[in-house]
Amino acid sequence: MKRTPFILLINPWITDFAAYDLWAKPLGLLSLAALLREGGCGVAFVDCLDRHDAFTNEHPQCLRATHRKYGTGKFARMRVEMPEPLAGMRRKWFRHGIHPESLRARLGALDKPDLVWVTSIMTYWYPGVEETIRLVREIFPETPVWLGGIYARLCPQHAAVHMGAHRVITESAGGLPSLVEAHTGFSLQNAALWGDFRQWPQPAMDLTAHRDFVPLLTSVGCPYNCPYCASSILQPRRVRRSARCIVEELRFWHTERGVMDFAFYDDALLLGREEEMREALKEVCRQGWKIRFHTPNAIHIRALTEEWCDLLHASGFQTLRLGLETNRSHRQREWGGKVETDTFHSAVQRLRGSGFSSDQIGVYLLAGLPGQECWEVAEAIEEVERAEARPFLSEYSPVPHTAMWKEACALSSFDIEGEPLYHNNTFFACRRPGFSLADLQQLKTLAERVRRKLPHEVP
Ligand code: B12
Ligand code: SF4
Repeated sequence: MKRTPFILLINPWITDFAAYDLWAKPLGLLSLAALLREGGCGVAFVDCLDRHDAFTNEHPQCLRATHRKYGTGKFARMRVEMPEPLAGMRRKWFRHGIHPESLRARLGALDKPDLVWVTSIMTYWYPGVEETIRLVREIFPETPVWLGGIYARLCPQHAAVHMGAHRVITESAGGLPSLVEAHTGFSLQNAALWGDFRQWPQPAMDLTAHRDFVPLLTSVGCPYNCPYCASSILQPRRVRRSARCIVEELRFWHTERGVMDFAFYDDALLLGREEEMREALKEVCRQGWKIRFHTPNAIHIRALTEEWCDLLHASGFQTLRLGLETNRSHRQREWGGKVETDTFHSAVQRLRGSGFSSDQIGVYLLAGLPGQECWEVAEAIEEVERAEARPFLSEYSPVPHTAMWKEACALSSFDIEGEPLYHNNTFFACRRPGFSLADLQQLKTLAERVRRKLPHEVP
C-alpha cells in the first residue's frame, strides 16, 4: 500500500461490578495515536468510556454518568448478564461506557480503516474488550483488528483464544513500526523514535471529546520489584522525560486549553527525580499556573523530604496517595522494602507542615495478599488513623508473571491461571478461612469509617 494508512484506535468497554473513573484514560493508546500521526498515518479515536455521550446518558436502558470533583466521576453503565465464572457473587454486573448503539453510530460515521487497534487494561476487564471487538468486526468485516495493552501482554494466550482479534500484540513500542509496515507497506517517518520513550510526542489527548483532566506519564519503570506488581515486566527499563517536555505538556493543556486537573500515572513519580520533576514543578510555581495535580497511583513515602513536601504543595498537588501498604515491618521488607512505619509518620507530619490537610492525604493499604492476616490490615488502618490521614484499601488482584503469582495460584480455590475474571480485586479470589470476602468487606467499612471521622479541612 503506497497511500497513507488510516488507523482506528479504540478504548474498549469495561465490564465489572463497579468502575469509577478515577482519572482513567487510555494513555498508552493515545501515545500510540500521537506516534502514528506524527509518523504520517491518518488516525481516529473512539472512546467507549466517554462519560459525556448524550445518547447514552439519555437512554432508558442506561444509568447515566456522573461528574464529580477534579474531573473524576462514574461511567454510564448498563446492567448485563454476569459471566458464569462469577456466579455466586451477590453483586450486579455492568458494562460501563457508551450504549452499543452509540458505538455503532460512531463507527458507522468513519471511513473504513486499514487497521483497528484496540487497547486493554485490567486483565479481568476482558469481556468488555471481546464485546467491543465483536462489534467492530461487524461494522468493518474486512479490516484486521489488533489487540494490545496490559491484558494482552499479561495473558496473551487467553487473549489469542477468546478475543476475536486478528492479532494479539505483545511487542514493546519499538517493534510496532515494522509490524505496521509489514501489514500496510507504509514506512512510518518516525520509526526510529518509537523505541525511545523520551522522544515520544505528547499523548493525542486532542482526539478525546472532553478533557476534564489530562493524564501525565513523566517516566516509565520503577527501581523496585515488589512481588505482587507487574511494573518490571511491563516496563523493564526506567526512563524519564525531561523537565522541558513535562513543562511543555503542562503549558499547552493549561494555558492554551484551560485544563486545571492533571493526574500522574508514573509508577515511581518522585524517585530519582532531582532534575526533571523538581525543575518542572519549580517552573509551574514560577509561572504561577493554578494547576491541580493528583496522584491516583501511590507515590513513594521515602521520597517525601521537607523540600519535596513544600514543592508539591506550592505547585498545586491536591490529591495525594501514599503507598504505606502495611505497618508490619517484616511485611514491608517482604513486599519490596520501600518504607518503614516511622518514615511514614514523619512524612505525614512534613506534608502537614507544608500545608496539606488530612483530607488531601490518602494512604493505600494492601489487603488480602497471600500470607497476610486480616487483623494486620485492621492494625494498619488504625496506624493511618493515628497519623490523621485517610486509609484506602487496595484489595489484592493476582497478576500473572509476578513473583507472588505461584503462591496466589496455590492459595486460591479458583482457577486464576485459566480465568482472568478471577483477578478482579472485588472478586477476591485469594479469599480463605481467616480472610474471607466478609472480612474484606468489614475492613473496607472500617477504612471508610476512619475516613469519615477525619476533620474536613479546607486547605
Ligand atoms: C495508571 C494505572 C492505574 C490508574 C488508572 C489506569 C486506567 N487507564 O484505567 C488507577 C490508579 C486508577 C489504577 C487503578 C488500579 N490498578 Co492500575 N495501573 C496503572 C499503571 C501504573 C499504568 C498503566 C498505564 O497507563 N501505563 C502507561 C501506558 C503507556 O502503557 P500501556 O497502557 O501498557 O500501553 C503501552 C503498551 O501496552 C502498548 N499498547 C497499549 N494498547 C495497545 C493497543 C495496540 C493495538 C498495540 C499494538 C499496542 C498497545 O503501547 C503502549 C506504549 O508502549 C499500571 C502499571 C503499569 N506500569 O503499567 C497499573 C496496573 C494496570 N493496575 C493494576 C491494578 C492491580 C490496579 C487496581 C486493581 C489496584 C487496586 N487494588 O485497587 C486498581 C483497579 C482499578 C479498577 N477500577 O478496577 C495492575 C493490573 C491488574 C490486572 N489484573 O490487570 C497493574 C499492571 C499494576 C500491577 N499491580 O502490576 N491503575
Ligand atoms: S514500588 Fe510500586 S510500581 Fe514499583 S514495583 Fe513496587 S508496587 Fe510496583
